[in-house]
Formats: sequence, C-alpha cells, structure tokens
Amino acid sequence: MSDIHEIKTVCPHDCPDTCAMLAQVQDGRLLGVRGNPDHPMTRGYLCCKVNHYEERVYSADRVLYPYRRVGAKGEGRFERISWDEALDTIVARWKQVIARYGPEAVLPYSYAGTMGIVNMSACDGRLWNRMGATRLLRTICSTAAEAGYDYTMGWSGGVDPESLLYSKTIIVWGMNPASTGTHQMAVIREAQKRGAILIVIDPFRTRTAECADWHVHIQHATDSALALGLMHVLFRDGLHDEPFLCEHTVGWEALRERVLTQYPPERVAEITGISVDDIERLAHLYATRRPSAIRLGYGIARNTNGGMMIRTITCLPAIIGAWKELGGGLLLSTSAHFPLNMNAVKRPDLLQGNPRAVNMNQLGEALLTLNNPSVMALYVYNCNPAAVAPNSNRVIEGLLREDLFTVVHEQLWTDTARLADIVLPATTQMEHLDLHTAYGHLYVQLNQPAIPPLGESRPNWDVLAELARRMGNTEQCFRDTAEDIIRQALSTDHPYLQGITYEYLQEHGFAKLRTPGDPFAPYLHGDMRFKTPSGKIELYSERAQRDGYDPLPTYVPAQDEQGDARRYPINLLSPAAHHFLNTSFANQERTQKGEREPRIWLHPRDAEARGIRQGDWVRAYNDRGEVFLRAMVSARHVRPGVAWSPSLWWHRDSPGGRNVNALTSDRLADMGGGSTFHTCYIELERQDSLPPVEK
Ligand SMILES: Nc1nc2c(c(=O)[nH]1)N[C@H]1C(S)=C(S)[C@@H](COP(=O)(O)OP(=O)(O)OC[C@H]3O[C@@H](n4cnc5c(=O)[nH]c(N)nc54)[C@H](O)[C@@H]3O)O[C@H]1N2
Ligand SMILES: Nc1nc2c(c(=O)[nH]1)N[C@H]1C(S)=C(S)[C@@H](COP(=O)(O)OP(=O)(O)OC[C@H]3O[C@@H](n4cnc5c(=O)[nH]c(N)nc54)[C@H](O)[C@@H]3O)O[C@H]1N2
Ligand SMILES: [Mo]
Repeated sequence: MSDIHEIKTVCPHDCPDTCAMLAQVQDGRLLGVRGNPDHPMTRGYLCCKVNHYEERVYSADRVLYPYRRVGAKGEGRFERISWDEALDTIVARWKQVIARYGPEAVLPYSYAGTMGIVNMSACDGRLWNRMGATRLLRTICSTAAEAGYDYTMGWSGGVDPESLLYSKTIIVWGMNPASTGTHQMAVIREAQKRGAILIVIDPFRTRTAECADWHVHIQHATDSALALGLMHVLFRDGLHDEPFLCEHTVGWEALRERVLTQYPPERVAEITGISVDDIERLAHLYATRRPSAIRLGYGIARNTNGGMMIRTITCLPAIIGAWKELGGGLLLSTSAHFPLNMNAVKRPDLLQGNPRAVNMNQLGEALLTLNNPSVMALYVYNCNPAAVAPNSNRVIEGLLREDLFTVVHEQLWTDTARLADIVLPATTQMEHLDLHTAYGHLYVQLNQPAIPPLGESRPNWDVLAELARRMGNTEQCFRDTAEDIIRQALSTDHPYLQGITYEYLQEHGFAKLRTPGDPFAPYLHGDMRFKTPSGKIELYSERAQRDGYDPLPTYVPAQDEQGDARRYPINLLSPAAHHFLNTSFANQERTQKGEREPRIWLHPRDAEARGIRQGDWVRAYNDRGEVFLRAMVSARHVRPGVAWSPSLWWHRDSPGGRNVNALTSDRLADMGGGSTFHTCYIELERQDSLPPVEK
C-alpha cells in the first residue's frame, strides 16, 4: 500500500459556504475528507452532509455505466450499453428532432448540482447557444431575490460575510444558516461572543432562531410590512441618516411619506403578528446598536410576493446609512464580486437568433402543453427535476410522455434518472477538475481531481463537448479541456484577480479576491456608486415602475393560485433540511437517520382541530397532490395556520411515492420568474395506515 496523501478539493454543492476540502487518498481510493484549516471561512470543518463524502462517492446508488431504458417509461428497467452506443443514439435522435421540429424542440434542463465554472457554467452556455435550443430560465432558486435586490441596489455584491465579525446587531432574515450555511453561522456565533446580538426573523423556530438573542416569530410572507413599519419608526423618531439619504439614494422623501402615512406600527402589528412594542424596539436596536448588518436569505423570496419583500428589506440599510460601516450593510450574495471572464466561459456570441425560453419552475407545463414545437428531447444534468421542481405530479406526467426522448447525466439513480431513456454516468467532484467562486464568501478555488473516475463515469463538459463535436460543430471551443476553460475564466486584468493564476491556485488551492479592504465592505472601501440606473440606491425606482411594479416598496399579501384559503387553510413552508442539500445526500443512510422521516411541524390548534397528535402520520393534500408526513406538534415552532416540512426526500423514499413537491405550486413569484415553494396552501388529515414506500 502506498502512503495516504491529501488533495485540495472544493465542495461543489449549491451552498453559500463553498468549502475548501482536503481529500485523503490512498491507492486511488478516497478514504475521507476534512475541511481545510487554512481557509478562513471553512476553518477546518465540514458540515454534516459532506464530512463523509466517501459515502456519496461510493454509494450503492452511483450510476457507473451508460444505460438504455428497456421496460416501459418509469418502470425503472435499464440495460447497460457502451458510451459509443449511447452517444450515437443521442446524436441520431437529436438530428432527427432538429430536422423535423427545429432546434427549439431540444430543451436542456440543469441547475447547480455542481457549481463549477467548467461543469456548470460552460455546460450551460456553449452547446445550447450553438444549437439554438430552447433557453432554460434558471429561476428555481435565486432570481426573484436577485430581481428585488437589483431594483434597490443594482446587481452588486453585498458585504463580505467575514465583516459580520464587526457587527453589533445582526439580523438574519429569512435564512437558516445554522443549516444552510454553517460557516456563515460560525462567524455570527463568534460575533455574538464579541457582544453582537443576533435577531432572527422567521415564521419557524429554526436552528438559527434557537441560537438567537431574539426570535421575531413573524407571520409568514408579511416581511415587507414589517420592514415598512420599521422605516416608519426610523423616520418618525429621527433615527434616519439624512446626509446619507440625500447623497446616495433616490426618492427617500417619497418613501418617508409612504411609510409615515400607510405603515404605522399598529397596522403593521396586525399584519405581521409582531407587537407594536417589538416593532419599536427592533427599529431602535437596528438604528442605534451599530454597526448593524442584515443577512438576507433566499427562503423568503420563494413566495408569490417574494421579490417585493427582498426589494423592501434591502432598502433598510440605506435609511440608517449602515453601508458606511465595517460590520454594517446587508448580504444576500457575494457572487457579483467575482470578475471572471464569463463570456469566454459561456460563449453567448455563439447564439444566433432568439430561441424561446422555458421557465424551469414550469417544466411540467412545458412538457405537457408547449407546441410549435413541443419539447421532443430533454437533456438533464446537474439537477433532479422530478423531485425538486414544484408541482411534481405534472413534471412526472410530462417525463412519462412516450414521445419524449430524455437523457439524464447523473451521479446517482435519482427519481429523474429512473424516468430517462438514456442514463449517462457522471463523475463526482473527487474525479474531475474545476474552478469555483462562491455566493457566501470571496475566495476563488481550484478543485483538483483526487481519484480516477469510478466505472465509466465522465464529467459534464467532456460529454457535452463530445456531443457538440459529434453534432458537427467544429469551433475550437468544443475542443477546450477543463484546464483551458479555467484559464479562460481567469483571463481578465481586473485588479481583484491580480496574481490569481491557474498555477497559483494549483499550489494554494484558494485565493481571496484582492479587494481594496479585507474584510471587504464594498461601499466603505469602494466609492458608493451603485449599479442602478441612477448610480444611487433607488428607494424610488423608475425602472420598477416601467416593469409594472409600484415604484416604492410596498406590502402585497402572498396568494397561492388555488385561491381558496378556506378549503386549504394551512400554508406549508418546505425549506432546506439540515442533513440534505435539496435532494443531494437524501439517499444516504447517515443523513436519512439525521432527518428521521418526512416530517411536518404544525401548531397544536391546527392539530387538535383535526384530531392529530404528536407522532401521528398525516396526509397533507391539495388540488395538486398528496404526501404523507409524520406530525410534529409544537406551538414553539410555528404559528397557527402555518406548517413547516424540511425538504427534500426522494420520491423513492417517501411513503406514497411523493415528496412535498407534489403539493407545491408552479406559479411564479412577482419578480424574476422565481419559484414560490413557500406559498402553498394545504389541508391535513390524520392517517391511520400508511401507503408503502415503493423501492
Ligand atoms: N442543509 C442544507 N443547506 C443548504 C440547502 C439544503 O437543502 N440543505 N440548500 C442550499 C440552497 S440551494 C439554497 S438556495 C440555500 C437556501 O438557504 P436559505 O437562504 O436559508 O433558504 P431556505 O432554507 O429555503 O429558507 C430559510 C428560511 O426562510 C424562512 N421563510 C420562508 N418564508 C418566509 C417568509 O415569508 N418570511 C421570512 N422571514 N422567512 C421565511 C423559512 O422558514 C426558513 O427557515 O441553502 C443552501 N444550503
Ligand atoms: N419544496 C422545495 N423544493 C425545492 C426547494 C425548497 O426549498 N423547497 N429548493 C429549491 C432550490 S433553492 C434549488 S437550488 C433546487 C435545487 O435542485 P437541484 O439543482 O436539482 O439540486 P439537488 O437536489 O441537489 O440535485 C442536483 C443533482 O445533480 C447531480 N450532480 C451533482 N454533481 C453533478 C455533476 O457534476 N454532473 C452531473 N451530471 N450531475 C451532478 C446530483 O447527483 C443531484 O442529483 O431545488 C428547489 N426545490
Ligand atoms: Mo437554491
């Protein structure tokens, strides 16, 4: 046996922390992983999902060879074929489809299974642009939040998460970092030790709320009203920063007028369920116990009024001039700070014409109702749409269409892979090369392969580049290696990337962007120019008005398209589970033990009204479907009328064969075409006998 050596790798999953991992390898076998102790965000530890990464890599669910479906669609019977046969079949079918229906009959469907520049970004651009395939609007996660943020701030990155160490008040708003960004949470905990107070605004008593000095247990989806009520108090009591408002914002007087006349604390208390005293206290703490930072999450945006909620909350730091201070301001995402050469990676120049677009939240509708042309060929990678997309009964109905040719490139036999015509084996992060940015810190990182590919698995880019060549595309970019693409991504003369070369990253693994300050407070160290049309923070936005929104922040209630709140009186929230990452890791024994069972938290009042006791199985249902969940009855966790179910179990492992996305709506959010997972009306009943788990 040879010695154990450690390779510098990067956690590729869709999480703000993007950890620096050290992989221990012996004789080509992965023994384990640990967090890189030198990385200032990773700090030598990994979360409970990835710290046994070898269990994912060597999972019994791994797809190791190409397969072709033999039984009926959805039956799950496949036979092994060679790569050549698989690629020949795909190319022949695509050529046929394109000749008969045009390239828009091909739909790529992907998200962020890996967030690598090579195996996500280059894959999402090059071939599909060249082909003129239907464009996929990648809206399932962040676009509503980004659009809301953008109206107020312009799409510019927020504060460095490491700057929260200097905060005295931290408001975590619609985010659960104790589960969804544990390394961000570590910074917050350290700030608390140094005297910061942590306030969590969430309709559920999350793990993060359990760590808080104050949990503001808000009525779901009323956060705009709360933010406007806080502004009322700030202006009324003279706690606003008038010089900052005059110099760096647009429309503050109109906003002041609106909040003073329309959002008195009494009205806001009625809407939000937060008492007048608490609203006043929160506003005063925020303005006076400084620096004050807001850590804003994506969960809040996944409502029909989500974009406007984010836009409204994002106005708050400007009112008190919080952007001027290290430890003040707001963080939704750091991604806009990374100045990589993304045009070189994605190649938008290859696109000719203007192919139609499909919103990824409405995959079922697209597969079942689009015509001229219908979607005839679907290519899925980095994503598990059968289980993660809303309204999954419609999605599955679409995937079962006999005339649809579906290819799924996957690491695992997911719910989606089992519905494919051709399944291709994908390498994991331990088996390929890639470059990473992050949305929750400011480090660029290189992932080096630690072990050879398992079975016949191949990286996304290798397969898409070969498909491109076999389709007859002769451009040089389809002969680029992963290393070529990484070098192209780094080829800019932006000062933030000075000295951050491929060779540097090979040696060191990671490098922090060379920003003017560290920790970086963009508007303290920068020049207070914002990426809005006016260059200022737009409290009043003409752009929003042109797009059909109220030009000022406002409160609009959430509304499920089923409409009738009497038939379905409970609103189900289904945010991130602690031990799963969307559906990733949800197939593993260790993480399943952590989550125990598909569960639903509900208030004792709602439970009693239906004869449900703690530990009962319940059927949750609405017009879209039904699922079976174990009841957790707790007044501490939820308010009446709200239920909370951590997501996402695989359909395969869910009683009755469906996870919570059988209930969620494919209606779009108010902005950015975003998802609305958390605006989901349901009814519940006690369930004495449980339908079997289909394996
Ligand atoms: N363990 C784990 N980590 C993850 C993930 C995972 O699945 N598991 N997913 C990753 C991904 S893809 C993402 S996008 C991020 C998401 O991570 P977060 O940004 O934390 O988002 P969510 O977990 O969806 O929701 C966060 C909180 O928003 C609350 N919420 C819902 N509606 C409202 C509302 O109207 N108002 C307020 N104030 N709060 C509301 C929910 O109760 C929840 O506690 O996490 C990433 N990290
Ligand atoms: N009810 C409910 N539903 C939700 C959410 C919610 O909060 N509630 N959250 C939503 C959010 S925020 C998001 S981002 C989406 C996420 O939805 P997805 O992007 O589908 O996320 P995962 O479930 O992690 O599935 C990613 C898949 O990519 C595969 N994969 C990983 N790396 C590679 C690779 O290198 N190559 C290939 N070919 N495959 C790879 C993994 O094996 C995995 O099956 O889910 C959404 N769904
Ligand atoms: Mo996400």
